[in-house]
Amino acid sequence: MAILNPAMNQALNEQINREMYSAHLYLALAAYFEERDLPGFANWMRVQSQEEQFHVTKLFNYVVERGGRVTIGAVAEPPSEWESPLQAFEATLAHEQEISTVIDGLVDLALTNKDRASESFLRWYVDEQVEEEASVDRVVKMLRLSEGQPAAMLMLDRELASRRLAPSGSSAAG
Ligand code: OFO
Repeated sequence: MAILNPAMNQALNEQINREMYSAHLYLALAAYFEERDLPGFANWMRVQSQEEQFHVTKLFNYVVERGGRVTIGAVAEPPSEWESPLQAFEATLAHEQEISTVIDGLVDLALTNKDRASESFLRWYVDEQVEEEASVDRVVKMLRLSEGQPAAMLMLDRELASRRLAPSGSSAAG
């Protein structure tokens, strides 16, 4: 198998940086929810941050395995304030949709380069994005239904408290 093409290597390094940003973004969101005494929501965000760290490691390992070079750049500062829990989850959904578009672009680059190994590797991220968008969308919908109802919010908080990181790096619930 040919060594990683330089354009693909660079694109994967940029993706490592985006995944690092995602990990920081979700930690910032966890802090936002902790501050609002919503520990279940905060747990969901902590687990999401751990998943993003797993996405970083998976990309890192792949670049190394293909004889490429990993470069770690500065990570942009994430926001620290959101208008409401609903707006925080809507922003999360928008972020994941953006990441899905970027990953589709990486698959296209692999196809253009006839880099079958990268294409196959990136399919995992394509599938992961489908799951992530669906799970965030579900919370957005539940938050819309719970608006103005503290009891419903507390029930949702309790449910999101059960999310755990599975050994595969994907969450077991939520
Ligand atoms: Fe939010 O998922 Fe990484 O890619």
